[in-house]
Amino acid sequence: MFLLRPAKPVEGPGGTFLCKFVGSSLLCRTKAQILFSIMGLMTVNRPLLVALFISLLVFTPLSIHLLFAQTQGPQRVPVPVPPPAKRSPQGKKDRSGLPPVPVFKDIAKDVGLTAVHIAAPEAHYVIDSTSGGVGLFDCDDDGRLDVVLINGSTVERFRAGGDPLVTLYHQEPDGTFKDITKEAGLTRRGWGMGVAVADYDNDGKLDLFVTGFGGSALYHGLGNCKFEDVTEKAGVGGSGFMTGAAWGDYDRDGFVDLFVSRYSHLDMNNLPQFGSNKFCRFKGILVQCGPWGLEGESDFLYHNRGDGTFEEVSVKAGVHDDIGYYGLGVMWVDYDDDGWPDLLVANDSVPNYLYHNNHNGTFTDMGMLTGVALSGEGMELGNMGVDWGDYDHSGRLSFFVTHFEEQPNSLYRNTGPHGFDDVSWTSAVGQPSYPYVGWGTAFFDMDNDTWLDILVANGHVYPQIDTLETGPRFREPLLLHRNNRDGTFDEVSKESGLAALPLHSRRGAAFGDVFNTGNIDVLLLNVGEPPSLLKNKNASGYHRVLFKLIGTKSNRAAIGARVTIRAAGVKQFSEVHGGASYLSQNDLRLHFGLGTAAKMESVEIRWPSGKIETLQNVAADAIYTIVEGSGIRSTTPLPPPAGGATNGAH
Ligand SMILES: [Ca+2]
Ligand SMILES: [Ca+2]
Ligand SMILES: [Ca+2]
Ligand SMILES: [Ca+2]
Repeated sequence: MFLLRPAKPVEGPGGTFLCKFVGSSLLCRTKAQILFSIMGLMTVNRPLLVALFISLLVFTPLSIHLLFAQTQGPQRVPVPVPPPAKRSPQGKKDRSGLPPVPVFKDIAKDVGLTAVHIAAPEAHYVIDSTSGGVGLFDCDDDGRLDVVLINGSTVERFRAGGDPLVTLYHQEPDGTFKDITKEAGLTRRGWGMGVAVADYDNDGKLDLFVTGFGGSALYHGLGNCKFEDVTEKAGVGGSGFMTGAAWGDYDRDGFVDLFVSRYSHLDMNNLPQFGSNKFCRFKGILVQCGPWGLEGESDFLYHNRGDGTFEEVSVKAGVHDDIGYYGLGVMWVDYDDDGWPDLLVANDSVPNYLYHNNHNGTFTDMGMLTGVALSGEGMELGNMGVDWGDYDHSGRLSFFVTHFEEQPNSLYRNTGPHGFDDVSWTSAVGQPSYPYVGWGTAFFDMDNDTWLDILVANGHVYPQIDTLETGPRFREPLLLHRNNRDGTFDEVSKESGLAALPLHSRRGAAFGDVFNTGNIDVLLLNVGEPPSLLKNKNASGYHRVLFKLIGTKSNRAAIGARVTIRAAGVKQFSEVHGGASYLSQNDLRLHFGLGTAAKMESVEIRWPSGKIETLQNVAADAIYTIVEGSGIRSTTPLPPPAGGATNGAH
């Protein structure tokens, strides 16, 4: 009764669960619980049954009314108005012990990153709103990060053959960027969405996967930023509305596998017409249709056979998504630290999947049981971009996900075996994000004080929103959450200069040390406009370190490797990821802020093969290349830390 969507069986430790959507909430019960409920009804006494019958008579019309209101409502699920912050503004703690907030400057134009993302200004279709991602990777192994941007397209242009999926920029020795897309061989056309980087054939040259509507592309790296299009040969071209992509060696055979999420079914010759039904209205104005009202699409898992070809195994692995959720950001992460990569799929406006790796080529969705599928209030939110990080020095990876307007971005604190707590409000990352549509994001230590901060790229999906007199705009500000070291964050975009930047409708965000300064910079996709490159001018004076990992027995790009460092008694760790944020690729090198510690007592690398290597007494302020089985192979010194803060960083 009152089911909005079909029941979905979920495997859990208590046996098969039956999950049903009732109204806007989702109820899960084991078969045993349901059986006990029925048995209880059968043995209950007569007056109780009469009372139950009367209750049903009274409440059923109300339920029908509520259900009717629900189906007639806006196409996104609203969440309750935010509760007041736990601490009053006057009660703001003294932050004078923290380093100065780093200043970020958009230098994209100055360094030659000028390619304009292609997008229809009116965005009449949902596909006009999802592109795209950006990436930072070193395509010629010269030690300087290069830049890949998704180009986008429009319905008209796509029908005429589409646009080259990406633009590739090489970073020159002087820190400027040169468009080398054509000579690189990245010429496939279509409608690009996202990027993810790995070395799928372990030949020492990074390979680039690009998702797109109607067809994705696998570019095999030939070295020196040249690529060969091997999409057909590899069998990973896919179909439909592909969005997120992430590389991870889920069966630990030394070859990275590939997961691709898909959004909704769209027929390019029969697109749902702008404003044509109840799912194409927002706050009283006509907008693009979707995702509600659109049929969703399943997802793909490509197992790497090790011979340059892949087999699509999503059904037998249990990650097929036959219910057809609207998939966006995806990430492999070992959230329970058992040495096997698990998979997070962010689904727009419906529950997230958290697929736990069963160590045998199959997965079990633990999203509901761990608490990351829905908000803490049990609401389905518009999930977009994702990241994982140990923001509270607990030794566990917590989960951050960006959300649609009038929903908080969510921080799920990993409590270990008992799952995750939604701490969005109490950590104060939820309140400032509530008005905005969030996309690209990451945990990163912007000031090198050892505590992970968070940046969020925002931008609305409906350009028509600008016709409303009040409320959100299509172009939205960035958010920068500074870690207060007590489980809370302060939003410091004003102090950092980000609030003064021109507004854009942003999507993907990639994080990395673009100029080898020891500070993490941020590359952003701006819909219909050139990108932004936010140079981090951090002047905390704190030490830091970067690790570039090279697998030998493990996959060569060391995707899934975990580095744990101890410096001045503080333990930090991070994993290498092939795809994260919103459809984007971060610097594969792992960066750690070290505060006032000039050396690390220990550096432990857990390689995807399971091999653990430990180094002792490693100096700060360098980029180390570490090869599996042979320790540090090369050391590139970083410049001395800029600035002179001497406050205790721990
Ligand atoms: Ca390079
Ligand atoms: Ca390769
Ligand atoms: Ca594999
Ligand atoms: Ca920090």
